[in-house]
Amino acid sequence: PELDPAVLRRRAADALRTARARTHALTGCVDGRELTAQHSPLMSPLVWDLAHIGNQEEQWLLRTVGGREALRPEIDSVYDAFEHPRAERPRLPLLAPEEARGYAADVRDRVLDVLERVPLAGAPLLEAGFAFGMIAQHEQQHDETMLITHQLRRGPAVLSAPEPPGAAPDAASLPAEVLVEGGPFTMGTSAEPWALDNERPAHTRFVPAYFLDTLPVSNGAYLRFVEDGGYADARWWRPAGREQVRRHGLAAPLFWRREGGGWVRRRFGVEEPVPLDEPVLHVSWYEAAAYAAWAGRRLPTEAEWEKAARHDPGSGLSRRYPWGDADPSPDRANLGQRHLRPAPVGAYAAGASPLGVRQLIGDVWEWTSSDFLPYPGFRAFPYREYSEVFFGEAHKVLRGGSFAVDPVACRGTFRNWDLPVRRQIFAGFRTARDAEPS
Ligand code: AVJ
Ligand code: FE
Repeated sequence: PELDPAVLRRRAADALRTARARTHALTGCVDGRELTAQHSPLMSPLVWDLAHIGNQEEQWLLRTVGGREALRPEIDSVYDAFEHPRAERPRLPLLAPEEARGYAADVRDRVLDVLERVPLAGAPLLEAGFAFGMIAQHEQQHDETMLITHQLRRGPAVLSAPEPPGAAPDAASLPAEVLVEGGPFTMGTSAEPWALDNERPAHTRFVPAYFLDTLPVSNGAYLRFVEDGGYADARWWRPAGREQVRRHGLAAPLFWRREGGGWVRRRFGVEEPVPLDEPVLHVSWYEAAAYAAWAGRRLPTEAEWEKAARHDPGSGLSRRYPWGDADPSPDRANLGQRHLRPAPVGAYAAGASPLGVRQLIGDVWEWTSSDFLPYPGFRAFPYREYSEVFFGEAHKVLRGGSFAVDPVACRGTFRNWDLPVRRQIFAGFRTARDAEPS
């Protein structure tokens, strides 16, 4: 259906405004020294993310879409993620915090003017406001990255948020796994207007029958693997995973620390006993796969994850979310940094899939067994460096989004990816197994 241009304009402006409010919240709560410091060699200084957000917006929305003259062409290279790996960003000639804020605001003022003037149809970048949606998603992805920087930061807490809802009353009586019948389903999308290039196009996939965990793996379940000596048992580990465990002396998820007879973990500057009913967080793909092997199971493939999250066995159609096509709401999914932690496993009954699988969207990114590869018919758009240059065996796919990602950058088709050693991201997992042919 043709969308009213006024509605599209408001939607794009709202998405940009929501992203900027979060950017300000994440960069306004620490002083200039903290903004320019490198809290971890794995991450950029927050002030780099801030100006990089403005610079991407300048390049795509001001220059390319708006056809306007460049505002600060001389800083493009400083904020080019490919030219400068994270570890060297603190030594670049970065804009100072006030300058970076002013630059991003200046770009934004001009972009809102562009948004009023360009047609939102007639070219792929303009169609349904795609480029504006893409840039809102880009800023929100960096907002998640900045929240990771906050988690790695030392010192007292500066962020706070209300607690997420508890587990639903029926959580303890749910079946441990659900059977997903074998058969074809529609994977990916050609219809979602702001879907990024790697989610496209829609295509048919045959998925053999499998069982999938109803809930994400909890800290309590993961702790049994830890206490069973799982980290020391070579049977469960890929060689590269064993090597990571050995070299870094890993014995538990990142941010966990043994105290007395139990475990505590640090979360945004506060230490607390590891909450046994929360989804496990901050494990690498190797740790997730090792746990699954220990449990006699495996990680789901990306297609299995998406089929569980989108396929409606009643209609045979693939939908946007587990609960249907309606936008995410606070009773269906833990998204958007509304809470600064995942909800307990078994929460969000209203967000369940038709088969009863919970928390597929929100709470924690879920590792899948799959390499990050293009779908048949993939076309890089609008730039190769978003996804295409990352395709291959080096990166594993994550699905579903965490509490830290905004709904604009999270849906049943959304694909995230990272190196299998990565632990600082807000990632957990659930497990699967083949269904025996009956
Ligand atoms: C899709 C989250 C892997 O952060 O590296 C941000 C998103 N791309 N700027 C990343 C992204 C360019 C990307 N991930
Ligand atoms: Fe970026």
